[in-house]
Amino acid sequence: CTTPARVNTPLSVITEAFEDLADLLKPQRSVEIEEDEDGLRLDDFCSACTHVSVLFNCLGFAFKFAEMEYIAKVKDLVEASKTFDTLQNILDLDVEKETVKTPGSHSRNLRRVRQGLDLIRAIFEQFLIADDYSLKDAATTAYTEVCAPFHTWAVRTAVYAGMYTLPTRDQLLLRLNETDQSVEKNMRRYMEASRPIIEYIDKLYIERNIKLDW
Ligand code: 1PZ
Repeated sequence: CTTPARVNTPLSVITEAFEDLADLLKPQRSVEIEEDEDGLRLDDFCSACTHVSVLFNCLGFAFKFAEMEYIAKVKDLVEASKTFDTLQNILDLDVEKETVKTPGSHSRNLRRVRQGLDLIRAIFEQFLIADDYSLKDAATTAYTEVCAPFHTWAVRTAVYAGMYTLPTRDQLLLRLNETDQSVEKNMRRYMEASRPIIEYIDKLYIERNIKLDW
């Protein structure tokens, strides 16, 4: 048999999960019922988010805290998906209860997970700017742009210190089982797929007059 086996790398698994999710956002061609505007299902969203966990295994011990934080937030949304069908549903309830920004609320955790997804997108974007750009510099720039403005001083300090422990570019490729070519393809695909999802989530808050400055 000469057909090469399809290699499923951690990155391609994540990428495909988000491409599937982004497909769900595209307008259905044969919509008959106009009111079919429920939007993204929470369980679909959560299962894509769960896949991100494999990335943390490549980062080393210093990011254990980020991993636990991210997983805790996703887990809360997984629990919520047993009661709420869609992302809109959790926002509507928190708006009603005035708990959108309350620590631990589903809407707050959704905002945090969204920031995590955006951070990954920004890291990939930075990583692909140059072949000799270190993961540390890529991640530092991305974090400064996407997450640092919303984190406390203590968290920012810990994250910047942790950056020095990140693997090198080559170590990361090795751990991800990617080549320079394959990593570029997969990172670009994630960047493309995640963008509409991130925008969709932002729109949910904006439509409800919630500013995104937190
Ligand atoms: C391959 C790329 C490697 C780059 C690594 C960059 C890692 C940046 C880590 C950011 C850590 C943030 C840690 C703590 C944040 C908390 O302040 C908030 C608290 O939220 P609250 O409870 O007050 O509502 N938690 C979060 O924002 C949860 C999500 C953070 C984790 C995102 C990580 C994304 C993935 C990194 C790449 C695998």
